[in-house]
Amino acid sequence: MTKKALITGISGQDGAYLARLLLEKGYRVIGIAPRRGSDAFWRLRELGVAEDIAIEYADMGDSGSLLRIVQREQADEFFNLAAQSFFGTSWDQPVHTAMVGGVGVTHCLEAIRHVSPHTRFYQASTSEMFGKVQQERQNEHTPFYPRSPYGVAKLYGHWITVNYRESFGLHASSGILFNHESPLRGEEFVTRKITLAASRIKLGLQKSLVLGNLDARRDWGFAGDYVDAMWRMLQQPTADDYVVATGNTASVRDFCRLAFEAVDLNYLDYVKTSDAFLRPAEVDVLIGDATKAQQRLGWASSTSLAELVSMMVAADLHRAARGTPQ
Ligand code: NAP
Ligand code: F7E
Repeated sequence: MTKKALITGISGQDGAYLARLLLEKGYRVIGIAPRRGSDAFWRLRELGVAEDIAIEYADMGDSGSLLRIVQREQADEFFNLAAQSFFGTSWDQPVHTAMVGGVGVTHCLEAIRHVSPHTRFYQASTSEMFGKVQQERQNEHTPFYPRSPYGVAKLYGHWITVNYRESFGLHASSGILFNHESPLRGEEFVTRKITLAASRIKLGLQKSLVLGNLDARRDWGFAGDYVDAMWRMLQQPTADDYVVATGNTASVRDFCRLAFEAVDLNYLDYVKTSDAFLRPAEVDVLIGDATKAQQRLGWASSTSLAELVSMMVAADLHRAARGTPQ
């Protein structure tokens, strides 16, 4: 029988890759999106799946609209990917960030609990919840210490998911995903900012690149690999929480070096720094331990950092040459 999945955050990076994965598996996919401008679904078009997805309009702050969709669709699976996901904006709009990424999770869980309790639920949690890390390698038992309104909002979303699982027996899982990138990553995030700039500099369209903290370290993986882990979580007989990561860490400086090398340039000749891009509180280093996901889900990251960088640079060179932003 055809399975049906609801995805919030369908217009985002992960929404596009997850939708493509589920369509390949024969799912009927219904994307939930807030009403925005006409170009909101460029990622779905880029992956060639825009025509295969039904879109329902709802906002994470509007419980009634979410409830009606959950009730009508009676979906097998619900992937909650919606969030105001940019660290920087979370300091400018902390209450909005909490509403979408925190309280919004409760709207979804309440709807499932009351009108579609058989629906399996995935919550997009994040390594930002570890923030000021309390353990060298972070796993499911590492204490949390978020460093931004975004991280704090996500921590609420994580715990409310655990709470509804334990209180009401919902099949609700939380994936604690470390940074994952792709050619569909938003331009405000550091990896895409770097690959776009390296490509534009190579083509003579830009002169330099200004960044903040070059020493910050992240465990960067490929989004296409990570959405597979989300799906695997919901296929388990019981719901649980999982760290999803590559187990490697690299600095922003390392990422610059690789991206500029991919276009035969030396990043030292082009990258400048400015305090304007420093954060009120930084997450200095993240490195995940995904042993549980490997053992229980049979999942492992399959894209190296060098492969990820060259995939992103190739896409951005193509876009820069075409003269299109996406
Ligand atoms: P993304 O590209 O920023 O996508 C976020 C999505 O949420 C967008 O489709 C956005 O729509 C939607 N959204 C924002 N406000 C909304 C609202 N009020 N109502 C309904 N939808 C709303 O993020 P991503 O990289 O795909 O990440 C997917 C999820 O995983 C997010 O929850 C993120 O916090 C989490 N996560 C990401 C990473 C990562 O490294 N990528 C790591 C761990 C966790 P608009 O664009 O129209 O606003
Ligand atoms: O920053 C440093 C910055 O904005 C990475 C989101 O998907 O992943 C993402 O959050 C690092 C930070 O991602 C610039 O200080 C230096 O240390 O790419 P980012 P993030 O904050 O790690 C997690 C897992 C999520 O859940 C989030 O939703 O790079 N950095 N210079 C810079 N960062 C940016 N954005 N811009 C710079 O110019």
